[in-house]
Amino acid sequence: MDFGAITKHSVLHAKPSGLLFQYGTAGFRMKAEHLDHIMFRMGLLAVLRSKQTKSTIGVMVTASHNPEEDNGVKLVDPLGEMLAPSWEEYATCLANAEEEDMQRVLIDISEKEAVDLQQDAFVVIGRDTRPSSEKLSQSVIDGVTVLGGQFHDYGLLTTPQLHYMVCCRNTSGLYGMATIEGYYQKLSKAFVELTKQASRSGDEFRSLKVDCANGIGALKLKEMEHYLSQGLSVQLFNDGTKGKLNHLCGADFVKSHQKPPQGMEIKSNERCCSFDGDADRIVYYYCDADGHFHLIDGDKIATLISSFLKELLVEIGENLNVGVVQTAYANGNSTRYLEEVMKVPVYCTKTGVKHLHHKAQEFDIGVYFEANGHGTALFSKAVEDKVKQLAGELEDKKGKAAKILRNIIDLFNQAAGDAIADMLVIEAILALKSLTVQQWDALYTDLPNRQLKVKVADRKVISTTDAERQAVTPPGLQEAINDLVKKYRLSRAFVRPSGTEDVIRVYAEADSQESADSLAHEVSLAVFQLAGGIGERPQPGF
Ligand code: 16G
Ligand code: MG
Repeated sequence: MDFGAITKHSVLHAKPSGLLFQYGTAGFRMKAEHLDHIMFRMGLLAVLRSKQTKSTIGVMVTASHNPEEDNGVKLVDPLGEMLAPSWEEYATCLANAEEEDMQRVLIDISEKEAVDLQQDAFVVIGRDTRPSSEKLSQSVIDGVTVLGGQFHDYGLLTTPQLHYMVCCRNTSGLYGMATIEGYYQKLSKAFVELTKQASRSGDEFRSLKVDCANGIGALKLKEMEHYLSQGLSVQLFNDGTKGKLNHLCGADFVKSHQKPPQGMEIKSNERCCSFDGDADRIVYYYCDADGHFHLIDGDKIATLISSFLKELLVEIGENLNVGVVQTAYANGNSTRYLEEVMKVPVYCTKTGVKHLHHKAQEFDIGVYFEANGHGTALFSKAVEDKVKQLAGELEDKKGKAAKILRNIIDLFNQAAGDAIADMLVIEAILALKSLTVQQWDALYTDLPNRQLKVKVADRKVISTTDAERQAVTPPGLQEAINDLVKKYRLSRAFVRPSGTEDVIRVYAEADSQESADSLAHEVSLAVFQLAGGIGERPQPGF
């Protein structure tokens, strides 16, 4: 390492004083103006990680659904996964190091991880459409080059597209071509083949309205549109030409406000979906003939996908298992439907894609979704091999099911949850099963629920267990929650410190909206009293 050069460049990316930085569930995320030094240092870290794994590493500059003024960065590991936990700690350490400690921290990481500094390094970089993203990605490049790494800057990409590129580059092209055309071709080929097998036709089924959150998803869907022409016609809204990124639109807005985005006109029973700002989340919705809004969130997406995959496996007749992974936020009725009606085993993990992803790898087919719309399906090597063999050999029903499954496997971006890939899978399944959006929605009815935030002096005073469903500390809080839950029917509630905001999150569900609202409020009061609430006491009403 040329420490003279590192220092020379590092002082040009000075760390602001008085701030603490933490590599959280979604990497670093904050006001864009505080991020320059972090970008430079993540460039350095990506080079070390690349040398250590002898693989290409990705760096994505985005703050997803956060406001336009924010930005963020996360590293992508060799197979397109999230960064390994021990390296998250190095990232935090490096981000907080004072200028004079940089050398020591870099040597420390290299020694602990036995990094061969002579090894070549390659880093690929992507960014979203935020005004600050271009300059910040230049700072990443500065960090990469000063440590002698090679790089390829893909420029504007969705987060899942960058994961895809990393995965392609580290699997010698087996996963696909590491270009944007390669991505479009892989997905659209699988999609078009699937829709050819669908019996139904007509515009009603082919057209979909997409709210792009005024983000990168709009640019990429526009580029992709003509590849899909035979199977799907998308109408884009909030495409970034007028509105502000994530403002009153996008998947996060629609899910948390349970209402349609601004800037989209919805006629009754039209099928609509929303992406978030970096296109790794998707939710569907429609308005019925009475104008009522119906949200189809990640839980219902998981239900549609896992039921369909299970049917295919039954056709194929192999002894392969399907499992669904959710978090505590999954609606109780979705879990009940999956377990009791679909007879699919369901597992619950902590919030955050990496936890779900990890658990889903345990199954032949692991479908994971957070209620907020992050998710995908993972397929074991055994499934891929079996399906390829059957699809090539057989022309009967079993062969047909295998062909469908082979295309579904190609269509999912298994490197990461991907709004574009998920959308195409969903559209293909609806077409193949001749399901309308209303029929899909009617699989089960969501239990009314409410999410609230409570501000406390130190959110670390709340610790949880059982996949965040039980509070361990502070003493007495879980008992208080248990007593409150008993007052309502079909009720459930839990609290957890947020990983992305300085708040405690409260979730409650019950048999009616009034009960869910009231339970959420009572639990918020318990948190406020027992966990050191600050500011105004939580008030009833929303
Ligand atoms: C991050 C996570 C998301 C999770 C959310 C929870 C990734 C890529 N993103 O956005 O999965 O749902 O955090 O936020 O892992 P919270 O901790 O503030 O509730
Ligand atoms: Mg996102």
